[in-house]
Amino acid sequence: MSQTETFRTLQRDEHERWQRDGYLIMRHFFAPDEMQILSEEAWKLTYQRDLIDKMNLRCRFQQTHDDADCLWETFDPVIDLSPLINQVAFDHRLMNLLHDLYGEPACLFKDKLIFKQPGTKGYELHQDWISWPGFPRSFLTVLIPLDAASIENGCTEVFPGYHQEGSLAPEDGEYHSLQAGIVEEDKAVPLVMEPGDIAVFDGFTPHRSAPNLSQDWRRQLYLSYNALSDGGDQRAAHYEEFRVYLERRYAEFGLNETYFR
Ligand SMILES: O=C(O)CCC(=O)C(=O)O
Repeated sequence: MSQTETFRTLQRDEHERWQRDGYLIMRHFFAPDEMQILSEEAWKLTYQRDLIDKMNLRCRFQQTHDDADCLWETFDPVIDLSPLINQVAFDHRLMNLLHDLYGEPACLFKDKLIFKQPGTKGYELHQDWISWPGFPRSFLTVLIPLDAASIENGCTEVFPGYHQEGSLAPEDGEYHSLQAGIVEEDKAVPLVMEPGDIAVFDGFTPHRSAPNLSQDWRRQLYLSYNALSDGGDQRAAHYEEFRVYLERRYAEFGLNETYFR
């Protein structure tokens, strides 16, 4: 991405909304030509058929909503597959925005590209923060849509304000989806966006997504960060911990032949 653009700093009302709602949408953050190049790069990643394998822990697969199929959905991590995506994750405009949100520098913690093929299910209601020892409470995610994100293709939906309540799930070191009724249904905000827009949401903001009922892929980059003072650069440590966690979970289903590539 170009480093020559003038960068926008956060306005006071945007900062207040961020603190109140636990999410923020920034329209036209990236230019159309930048998004076009990023989109082409993401399509190129889909050609890497040698990586797309159920035993490769970098990949996630997802059931279709009719349970007829299980399709490849995600690369997690992704920045090491693409110098361009790596550049986006550290783009100076993004880092400036995060500095404004945190009041200090941000460190990249996690990076994934969710491709969400037509027909695939979405995610149940959950918070991203997980009670692993040392998991940064400053965790937040920047969502960058590569395709227009709509209700029909299962855009991410956030529930504003609940981030202020911290963890809504048991803090037992396991991933939990949140029980129905824990949030008010009519508070859901669908993150309907065009390529070039971005959204930021807090690690405690409950969110979910519906199946992709459109005919097209819904590709979104999810870049997650922590505040520098909240553990520093811990991306490598996170992915090591994540790999061990996934190996254990796969083994529980008798899948012992996993690898990471
Ligand atoms: O794909 C989506 O819209 C949601 C993804 C999500 O919630 C997650 O990766 O934590």
